[in-house]
Amino acid sequence: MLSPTDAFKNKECIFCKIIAGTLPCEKVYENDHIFAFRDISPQAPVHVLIVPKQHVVDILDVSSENSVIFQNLFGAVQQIAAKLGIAGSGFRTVFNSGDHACQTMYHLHLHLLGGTQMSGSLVG
Ligand code: DGP
Repeated sequence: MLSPTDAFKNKECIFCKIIAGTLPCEKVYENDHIFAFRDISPQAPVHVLIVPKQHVVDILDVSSENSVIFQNLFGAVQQIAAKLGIAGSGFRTVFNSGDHACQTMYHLHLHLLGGTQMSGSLVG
């Protein structure tokens, strides 16, 4: 039997629909490999989700065969942080993976958070 999480993975992917333009979003950046848009419930003045256009479930779904995804994601972080004016002040990047990290969207995404002084705590 599928767990609730596994069942969710088998549904149509919302982030793929956003990338395809069939669901609306506030886009902040796009290149051939990456799409980035503002989080629907921001946890900081700047809260952007950076996603590979290729559907990859999570960080465990990246292997030596497709590890260029990380290069593309981190390259986009540099571009977007500069574009949104937070490269100098600092920012936080987060991958949530699985239940203990409260991952809810099963299309790999990197949270880019900034625009305010954050606490030093990474959990809570
Ligand atoms: P995570 O817990 O790492 O799986 O975070 C998923 C994030 O995705 C969460 O912060 C809310 C955001 N999100 C979910 N659905 C949508 C949507 O339809 N549009 C946008 N812009 N963000 C979404």
